[in-house]
Amino acid sequence: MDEKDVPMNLREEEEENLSEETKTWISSLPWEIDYLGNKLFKYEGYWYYEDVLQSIPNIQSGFKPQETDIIVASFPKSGTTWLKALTFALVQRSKHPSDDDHHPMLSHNPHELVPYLEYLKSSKPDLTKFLSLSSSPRMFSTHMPLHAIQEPLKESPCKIVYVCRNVKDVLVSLWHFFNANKGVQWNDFSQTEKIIREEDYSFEAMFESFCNGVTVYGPSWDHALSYWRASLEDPKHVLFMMYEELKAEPRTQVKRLAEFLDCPFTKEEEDSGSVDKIVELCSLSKLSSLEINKSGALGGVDFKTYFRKGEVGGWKSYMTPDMENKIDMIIEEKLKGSGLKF
Ligand code: PAP
Repeated sequence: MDEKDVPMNLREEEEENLSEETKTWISSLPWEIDYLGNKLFKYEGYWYYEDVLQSIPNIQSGFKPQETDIIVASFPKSGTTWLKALTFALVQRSKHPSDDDHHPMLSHNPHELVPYLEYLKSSKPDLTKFLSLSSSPRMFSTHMPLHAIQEPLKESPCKIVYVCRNVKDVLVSLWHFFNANKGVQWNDFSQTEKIIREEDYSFEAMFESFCNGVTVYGPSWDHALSYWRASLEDPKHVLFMMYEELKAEPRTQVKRLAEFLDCPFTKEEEDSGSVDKIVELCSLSKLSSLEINKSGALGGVDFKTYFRKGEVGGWKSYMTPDMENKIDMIIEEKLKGSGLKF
């Protein structure tokens, strides 16, 4: 990769100053211990782990977007892996046809193909392992709320795609993910390891924290609203997608995504089944059956734990009527007047 492609370009002494400043700043923030036993800090209304917080000033002052950059944004467990796969397969389809036996998706997990902006913490990150950064357009992802990444994007025409999912299914998915990763030393964005405890997680305890918004990148409703409003104000640059709509009508949604990304399907492509092939390549059954996703890992987390059932409405088997009422009332209140429903 060329030096110009390295998104963070801070001089070392700047980085040192920044991290001293950053340390002081972080120590001044309110914090709580989350249901995993790790420290969550509250910054501008959202909850973050320390390593992610450290990346915010770097992203704000050091991320240099290129005009064609694409950012896949989501709240955790909302369809991130799926949207990364679809975006990569779509924009790379002339270089990597989806029925190519050597398609990168067959040997890489979507999280390797579309790296998190949150990784971009140091001045010389080892980004060379992420294929999509050496190609054009570059693709990044983030779990940050919009305002945390907005500064460098202000003057940029680059595109943001957000995927949103019913928060009750998000919560259940998160709970399964943490239980599937019990005891894991989790170092996704830094060398500082967060530990996922050994014992089973209480769904009730997670539910309460989630309802209070105290969950990593939470509150989830504010997160979704930040992108929802931007998609209404600036539909050319921000696309808001729903996991449930992707499940119900994948072809229509994939075509919508392609149009937004300025790579619509031609009639010839449609006639030759290109849309269906991309949908198939990125499907839960296909991705979860690949050897890389059965045995690979990144940042201490096994890829297989990113794939489970992918159901809509699975939360019904986990929440009592009281829980359902409580979370529904919160959602109704938070989304009131926004036009957003989930
Ligand atoms: P992340 O934010 O940690 O990357 P994310 O991919 O957003 O996780 O969420 C994982 C969920 O997406 C899982 O949902 P579940 O627990 O309710 O089953 C997972 O099964 C689902 N998922 C992953 N890949 C796909 C896919 N290709 N199609 C549909 N759903 C998928």
